[in-house]
Amino acid sequence: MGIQYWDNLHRKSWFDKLKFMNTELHLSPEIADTLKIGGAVVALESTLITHGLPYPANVETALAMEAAVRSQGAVPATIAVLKGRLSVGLTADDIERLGRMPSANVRKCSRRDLPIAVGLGEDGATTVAGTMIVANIAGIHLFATGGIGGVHRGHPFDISADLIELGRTPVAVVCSGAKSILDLPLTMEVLETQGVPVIGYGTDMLPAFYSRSSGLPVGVYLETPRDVAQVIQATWSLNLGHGLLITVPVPEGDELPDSVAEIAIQQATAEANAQGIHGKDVTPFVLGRVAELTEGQSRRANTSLLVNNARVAALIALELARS
Ligand code: PSU
Ligand code: MN
Repeated sequence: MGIQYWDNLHRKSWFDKLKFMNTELHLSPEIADTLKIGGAVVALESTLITHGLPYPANVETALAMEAAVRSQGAVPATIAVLKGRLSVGLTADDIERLGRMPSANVRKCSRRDLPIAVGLGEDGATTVAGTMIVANIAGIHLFATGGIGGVHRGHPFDISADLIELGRTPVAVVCSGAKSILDLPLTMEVLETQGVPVIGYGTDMLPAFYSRSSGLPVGVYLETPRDVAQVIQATWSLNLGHGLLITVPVPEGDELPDSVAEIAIQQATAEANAQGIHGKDVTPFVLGRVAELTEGQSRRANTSLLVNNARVAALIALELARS
């Protein structure tokens, strides 16, 4: 993706952009240099580090995702808010520091939370929505993660800001669908309303995180990074303003059996309801309980899909950079 796209997408002069970079936005020199020449960059989120996985698995996985992006010849850009600064391209030390922090001490930043963390000079972890916003400001339009937020089971008005962000920010998100802690049919309905293309990469069924298929059809089946890059490129050139969801199933052999996942999810969701947990605390609570209840059985699937998604995103980034 060339400079042209950067400018089209932002409608900002380089001067304005650089002024902004010196204040609220920090890009690592490697990422800034790569973007300037239209090279391949993949954004990575930080909520999965602070609120998604326990230490030290969180740090190990974040570094493994970065390594997977590099192994294909692309540059990883892990994103967070560090002391109020939108930071694109964390160092290994930054990741270690965030990974060790109790999640209560790091603000979980979706769209509504970003200005608070920046204004108060706080440390913040960016969700899928938050990472999309910061990536877009930096001129990065491809992002890899594990699972996105969605519509919560039994609470159809608890709709993750991730779905709305996909409808309004031009970033393509590579993920393994969403965990079935969510209501997946309703999640697909909201994505449709938001105008978000849902692509299956090598699958015609929406993956459900731990399992390769949710049983729900995706909109489009595509087989190669090149095909995916062409659809992304078309979205940007039409200037529609929204993002895309590219779903990749967990590698075969690393799936968590449905029976194991479903029992844990039902128990964790019932506990969340009984304890009156709501808002931004629901997802971290349920994720944490599911991990405890499956006693590490879910770990292999989790790590495997995160690293694989980072690798697939890098392949797509290389195709975008080529075009
Ligand atoms: N789903 C996962 N792991 C995660 C998350 C979701 O399997 O770590 C995180 C992502 O950062 C996602 C956020 O953007 O949770 C969604 O939270 P909420 O439901 O509050 O929007
Ligand atoms: Mn939620």
